Amino acid sequence: MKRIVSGIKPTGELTLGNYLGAMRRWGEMSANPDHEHFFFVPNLHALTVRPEPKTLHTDSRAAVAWLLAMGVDHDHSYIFMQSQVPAHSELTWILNNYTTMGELNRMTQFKDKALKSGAEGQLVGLYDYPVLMAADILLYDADEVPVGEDQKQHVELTRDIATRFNNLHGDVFRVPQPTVQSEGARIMNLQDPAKKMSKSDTDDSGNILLTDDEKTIVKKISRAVTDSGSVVSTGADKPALTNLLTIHSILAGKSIEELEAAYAGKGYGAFKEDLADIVVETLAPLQKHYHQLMSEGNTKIDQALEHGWWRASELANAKLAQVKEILGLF
Ligand code: AQP
Repeated sequence: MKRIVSGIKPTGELTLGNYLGAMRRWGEMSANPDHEHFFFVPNLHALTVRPEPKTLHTDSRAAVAWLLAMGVDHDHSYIFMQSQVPAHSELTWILNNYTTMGELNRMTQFKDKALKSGAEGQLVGLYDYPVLMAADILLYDADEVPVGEDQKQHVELTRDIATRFNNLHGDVFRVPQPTVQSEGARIMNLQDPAKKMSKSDTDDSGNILLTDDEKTIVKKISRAVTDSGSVVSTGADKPALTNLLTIHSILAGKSIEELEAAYAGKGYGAFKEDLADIVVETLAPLQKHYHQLMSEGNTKIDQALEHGWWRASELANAKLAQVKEILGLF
């Protein structure tokens, strides 16, 4: 049986970027009986932005509710909370000794974040983030890790760490494969198309949140920046329109060319109105399910976490015990 590992970090409210780049396929993928699919909430990863404890707790539960709302709800798919499986932290320390600073220095996500606030002041946790991610994957002998474009480099590093460890100690870890869906791999901010739509952004005006109501979605899309001219088309000189057309194309299941032809001569206004409609229509049933789960006193969320914790602990503890024995650890 194929094992697949996916995570959704509780660092803020989930965005349309998370949905289009990753989560929209998770319900369907998890229904495949030939796959054992692990969906975890990397709440230890979230500490790298030092969230308010109450917010972290709420965002973590909300991530579980979104997973359930997306249809991740099967006997052979497991949702769990990273901090409830201590093997993740323990294997990270071990793998720190199989990873070089040169490798971590090359991680573009760290470089981007370090650029914003300076490398010297960065937390060690942020620097070490890719090693914790390697532990998240290697503990489960994952065959596949579906990620957005931005996380691909981290999975490549995981492969290098696993291969290095295996070369020294035998065939211990399965070397995972990143799978990046071609469409929607990088959805950009509606106010700044040079920047990825990110849930940890403090300014939400350029992010469509999965919880946004109709009025907010219409407002954010109508205020989305556009490129010069008035023709609805993609192109290197049209990053804003390219982003909006990408979102529309995925949600409508139509090619960009079809959309360009449909909006020829119509201008940005009509295009934005239709885009807002389709975003609202797509999110409405998911939001209904999500709000139901969040208002149920957490029963379904707790049940899902217990089911997931049991299977995740079983596999992770066995892998960690194997590694410790090989290394002469007690
Ligand atoms: N803008 C995006 N476009 C396409 N895919 C995206 N993903 C995130 N943003 C976009 C994909 O969503 C999955 C879950 O992401 P994550 O929460 O684990 O981490 P992230 O990539 O760091 O997401 P954010 O929203 O940008 O969070 P912050 O602001 O905390 O850094 C991943 O598969 C990711 O590629």
